[in-house]
Amino acid sequence: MSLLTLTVEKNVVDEMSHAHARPGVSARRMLGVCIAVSVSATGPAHALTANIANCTVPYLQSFAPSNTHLTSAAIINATSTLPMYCRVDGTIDTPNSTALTFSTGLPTVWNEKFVMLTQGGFAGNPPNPAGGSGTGGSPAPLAAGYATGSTDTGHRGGSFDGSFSINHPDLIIDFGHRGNKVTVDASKALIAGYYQSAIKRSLLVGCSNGGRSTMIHAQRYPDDFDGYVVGAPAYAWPGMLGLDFHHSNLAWFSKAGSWLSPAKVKLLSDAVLAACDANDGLADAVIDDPRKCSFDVRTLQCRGADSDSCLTLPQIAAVQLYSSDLKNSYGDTVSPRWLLNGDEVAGLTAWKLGANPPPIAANGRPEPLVPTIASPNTAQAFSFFFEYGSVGWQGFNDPNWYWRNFNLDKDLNYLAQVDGMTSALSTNLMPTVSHGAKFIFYHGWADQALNPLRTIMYYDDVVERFGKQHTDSFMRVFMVPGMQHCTGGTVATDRADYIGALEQWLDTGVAPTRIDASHVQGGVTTRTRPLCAYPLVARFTGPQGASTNDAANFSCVADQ
Ligand SMILES: [Ca+2]
Repeated sequence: MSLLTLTVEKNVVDEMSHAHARPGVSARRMLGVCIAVSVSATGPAHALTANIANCTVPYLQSFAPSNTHLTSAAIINATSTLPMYCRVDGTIDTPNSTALTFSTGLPTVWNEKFVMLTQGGFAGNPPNPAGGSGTGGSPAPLAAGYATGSTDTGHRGGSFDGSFSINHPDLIIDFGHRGNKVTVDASKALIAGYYQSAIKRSLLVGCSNGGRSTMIHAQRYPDDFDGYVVGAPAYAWPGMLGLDFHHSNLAWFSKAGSWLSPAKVKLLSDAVLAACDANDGLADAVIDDPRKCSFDVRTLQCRGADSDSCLTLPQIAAVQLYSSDLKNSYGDTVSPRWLLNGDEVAGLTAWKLGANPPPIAANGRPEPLVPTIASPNTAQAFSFFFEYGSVGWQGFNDPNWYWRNFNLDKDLNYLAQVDGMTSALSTNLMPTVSHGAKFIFYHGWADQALNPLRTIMYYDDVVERFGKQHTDSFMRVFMVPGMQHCTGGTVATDRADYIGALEQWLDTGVAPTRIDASHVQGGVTTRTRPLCAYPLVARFTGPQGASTNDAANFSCVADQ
C-alpha cells in the first residue's frame, strides 16, 4: 500500500484563516435586521474622507507607538469588491522577537469605525487588512468602510503549523493574545493620525482561533472594543482543544479496523440523518439540535461480508467511543462526546479521518502519518495538526512527542502551563461589559473541528455567574443547525451578517433574538432560515403549504 498523505493546499489554508473577501456580498442581503452601515458604490452612509496625500511612511510613523516600525504605506486603488484605501505595513517588537508583521487598512471614505480581524488555526498567515471577517456572511469590513487591522501574530507557517512554538514561549504568548494587542494599539494610533479624528466604534471579530482571540482579548484588554463577534471559538486552548482532538484520534486510530472510509462516513451520515431529521418537526436534511438524536450505530452492523453498506464491529466501537464522553481513570470527563449530526459527510473525513486508510505497522496497529517539525503541514487528517501543535509542541515543548503516549491521568498539568498563555476560559467579563460591550457568539451544530458543546458550556458558565437576565443584556449565542466549522454544511444556512446584527444592537440597545441566515449554492440562495438566540429554536409557523426554505415562515420559539 502506498503511503497516501494529506498535504495542506493553499486554498485550505485560506479557508482556515478566513482571510479572503467575499466578492459580491452586499451588507443589505440576507438580513432580518436593519444594519447601521449601508454599503454602496459611494461608500458608507456616515463617512469621513481622508487626505490620501498623508498615506506615507514618514507621516504615519510619527503617530505610531515606539515599538512599531512602518515599512510601507501605499494607496491601493479601488477594485470591483474593495474601495480605495491606504495600506500600511510594518513590524512590531514584542519581548524577544521582532518578527511580528501587521497591516492596517485605511479606506479613503471611512465610516469612522475600526474592525480588528483575527486569524484561524495557528495564525501565521500574512496580514491582510482587506480580508473577510470569518463570520460567514458579513462583507469584508474594509469593503464596508471600516478601518481594519491584521497580523500574523508574530510567526509564519500558516493555519496548520504549530512548529513555531518549540522553545519559544514568547511566540506562544504573541500567538495567545499579545500579537493582536500590539496590532490593535498600533492600528488605532495610525487610524487616529491618518484621519485626524477619533474612532467612534471598535469591533473585534473572528472564528475558530479567531473566536478564541476575541474572547481572550475581551478578558485581558477589556477597554479596547465595544463589541465582539465570536465564532466557533477554540477558547480552551490547548487543554480542552487538545483533549478533544486526542479523543477523536483515540476513537479512529487506536485499533486496526476502526478507520472509516469516505464511503462509510456517508453511510453513517445518511443513517443518522434518516433517524433524526424529523425529530425537530421538519424533514429538511438538517438536524436542528443533534444532542437530541439518539441514533444506535449498531443498526449498521454488517450481517455478512464487510462492505460499504455496513460497519464492522471495530468500526461500531470506534463510533461509540467518538460519540461518548471520554473519561480518565478517575471517572472525570476530559472530552465531551462528539455529536452525531447527520452531516458527517461534510467534515468528518477532512478533520478526523483522512481520505485514505492509515498505514498499518508491523505490530498490526495503525500508525497515521503525523506532522513533524521538519514537515509540519503533512498528516493523516487535520486533527493531528492540532493535537501535535497544541499538545505536543506547545504543551510539552517536545519536537519528538508521540500522541499515543499522552496520559489522560497525569499529563494535563503540561497543558495547564500553556493554558495560562492562550486559554480564554475566564467568565469575568465585567470590565468590558460594564462599559457597554456586547458579544455575539455563533457555532455550527455540525462542527466537526471544534465541539459545539464547548460553546454551550462556556455560555452556561457565564449564565451561572451573571444570571440569565444579566447575561442576556450583553451576550447572545446563535447555534447554527447543520453548519460545519465557521461556515459550510451541505444545506446549512451558514451565511449571516453577525457584524450587522452587533452594530444594530450597539446602535439601538435592543439585543438580537433572531438573525436571518442563508444557504447559497452556486451563487443562488436556496434556503433562508432564522438563527435564534440560544436556547430558542426556529420552528415553522407559516401557513400550510408555505415554503420551508423561506425565513419569513419561521419563528424563534422555546424548544419543546
Ligand atoms: Ca430537520
